[in-house]
Amino acid sequence: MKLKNIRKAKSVSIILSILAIAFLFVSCKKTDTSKDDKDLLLGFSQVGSESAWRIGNTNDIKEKADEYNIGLMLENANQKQENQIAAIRRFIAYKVDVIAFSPIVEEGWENVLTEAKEAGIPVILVDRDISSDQSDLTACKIGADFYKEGRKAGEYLIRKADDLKMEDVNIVEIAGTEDSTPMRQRRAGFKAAIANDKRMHILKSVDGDFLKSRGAECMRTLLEEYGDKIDVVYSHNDEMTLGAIPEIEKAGYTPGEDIIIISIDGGQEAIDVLKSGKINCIVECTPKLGKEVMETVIKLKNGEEVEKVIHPEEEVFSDEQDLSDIAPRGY
Ligand code: GZL
Repeated sequence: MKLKNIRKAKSVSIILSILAIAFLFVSCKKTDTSKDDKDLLLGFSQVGSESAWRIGNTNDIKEKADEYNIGLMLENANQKQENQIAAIRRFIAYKVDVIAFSPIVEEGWENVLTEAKEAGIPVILVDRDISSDQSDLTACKIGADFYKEGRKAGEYLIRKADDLKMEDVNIVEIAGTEDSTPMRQRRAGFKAAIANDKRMHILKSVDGDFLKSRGAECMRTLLEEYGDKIDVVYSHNDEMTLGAIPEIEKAGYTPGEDIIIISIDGGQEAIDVLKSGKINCIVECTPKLGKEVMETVIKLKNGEEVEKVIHPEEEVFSDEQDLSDIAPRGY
């Protein structure tokens, strides 16, 4: 009896190991084939997943890579520049056809981009930018005109102040990641737009790092320091705005009425809050850059000229218009 059981147990374990090897082969093959049957391979280093905007951008890049039949090695840097640099080095070692990345900050890329240039791999900047003295190391930049976004926010505020016949406008700014292109240019554009309006006073600017949790912290601190002196919150992205709004309510103020709220990005969650009246203005910053990226990858590999800067069209959504016809945002 015992011998028969042993024989039976042996044949079961042989069958299981054959199945395990077969599974391994299929799964590895599938992964390898997913890159092998593509004409081109793009290495993309993404900043992180800090916002609905960022997640929407990643999804769009993946979707369009599929649509254009371009192989994609996508690495998430989790908000660390050193992770982006390491990823770019891996792409170089892997001899991808094109490298694309969204630089978390503007400085510190010269060495790794020089390595990419020496390896003959073109680099596309997506969304954010690097400091101008390094721009000869990249093929082009595809992304928003952040300075224009800042100006649009300032121009809206001037119209709103006129509409409310405000004599003094005290503003607090919750800024994005220190030294990032959107933070620097959204601040500069906003300040330029209000520079000649004597009613406008920026009481304080704090760094919210584009994060919801930091947006809440910043708003709490600003309310403790300035309380009912605050007329306007200018926030560099929806995540920080969505973190700030509950803090405004906890302090006993009505966002959108007692305090004017101006935000940037235009993700679905923030648009819904805009429609509820708790945000007054959202300057759109579209994350849907994948189509332009993939078309540029193909042009670069075909040796075609590409424009040095490609800006997408972007709108402003505010309480000046009918908000009911805003199409679903998709991020
Ligand atoms: C803007 C992008 C910013 C978004 C934020 O193009 O770099 O980074 O505005 C995101 O939501 O964190």
